[in-house]
Amino acid sequence: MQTVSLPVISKELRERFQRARDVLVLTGAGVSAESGVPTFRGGGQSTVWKGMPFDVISSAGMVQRDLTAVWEWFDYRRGLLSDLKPNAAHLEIARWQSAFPQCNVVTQNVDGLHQAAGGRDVIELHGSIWRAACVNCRATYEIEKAKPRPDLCVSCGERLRPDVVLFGEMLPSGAFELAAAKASECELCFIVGTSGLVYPAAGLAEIAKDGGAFVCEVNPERTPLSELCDEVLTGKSGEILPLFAKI
Ligand code: BJW
Ligand code: ZN
Repeated sequence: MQTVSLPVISKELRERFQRARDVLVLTGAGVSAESGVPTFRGGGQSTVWKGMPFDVISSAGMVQRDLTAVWEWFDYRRGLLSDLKPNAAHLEIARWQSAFPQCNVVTQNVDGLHQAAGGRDVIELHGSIWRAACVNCRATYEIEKAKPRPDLCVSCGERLRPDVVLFGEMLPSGAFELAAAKASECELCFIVGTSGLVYPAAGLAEIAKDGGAFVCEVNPERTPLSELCDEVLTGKSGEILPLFAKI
C-alpha cells in the first residue's frame, strides 16, 4: 500500500488556530472532489460537456442562445450529485462553525454539500444547483431531489433558469459585499480547494490578507494565490482539514 505523507502544520498556525476567534473559510470545487464531484480545472484537464468547454455552456450567452442545453447540463450534474455525501473536509469546516465564536464559510460551490454537512449561513457566491430562478422577475424555486424540477414561474409565467452565477453574470446582490466584509475582519483565513482563477471570489484572499489575517491555503497544487498565503498545506482537503480536529 502506498503511504501518503501529510504536510506538517506549523507551530505558528497551530497557535493561531487555538486562539482564533474569527475565522473565514473560502472553498472551491476541490473541497467536494473527494465526495466525487468533478472539479472544473486542475490536473491539466478542464470540464467539457457535449464538446463545449464549461465556460461556454456555463455562460450568460448560452442562457440567451440555448436555455434547454443549459438545463440539460445542470440536470445531468444534479443527477450526479443526488447520491453524493459531504466528505471529511465539509464535516471539519462545519465543526469549526461550532468551535469558534465566529466562523464564516464562503463557497464558490453550487452543490450544497457544506449545508448537508451541517454548515450554517453558508455564503454561496455562485448560487445553487438546487434552485431555479425566473429569467424575468428573479423569483426563486427550490429543486427537490426526487421531484420533477419546476419549469415556469408561478408569479409571471416566464421560463426558469438555474439559479447559478455563470461567466459574465453578476454575483447575487450583497453576497460578495458580505463575504468581503467578513474577510476583512477575520484573523485566520483558509483558502480550500480553489484554483483562485475566478474573480471576484479569488479576491477574498487578498482582502483577508490586507485586513491582517493569517492566510492558509489547502490544495494539492499551487495556485496564483499561493504566493500571498502565509502557509500552504499541500494535499487533499479531506485528509488535511481533519488534522485540525486534534489541535
Ligand atoms: C483539491 C482537491 C482536493 C482538487 N482537495 N483541493 C478580473 C480579471 C479577469 C476577468 C474577470 C475579473 N473579474 C471578473 C472577471 C470575469 C470572470 C472571471 O473571473 N474570469 C476569469 C476566469 C478570468 N468572472 C465573472 O464572470 C464573475 N462575474 C463577475 O465578475 O461579474 C461582474 C462582471 C460582469 C460582466 C463582465 C465582467 C464582470 C462570475 C463568475 C462565475 C463563475 N461561475 C462558475 C460556474 C458556476 C456554474 C456552474 O457550476 O456551472 O463557477 S465558473 C467555475 O469556476 C465555477 C466555480 O465556482 C468557479 C471557481 O472554480 P474553483 O472552485 O476554483 O474550481 P477549479 O476547478 O477551478 O479548481 C479546483 C481546485 O481544487 C484546483 O486548484 C485543484 O488543485 C483543487 N483540488 N482536488 C483540495 N481533494
Ligand atoms: Zn417570474
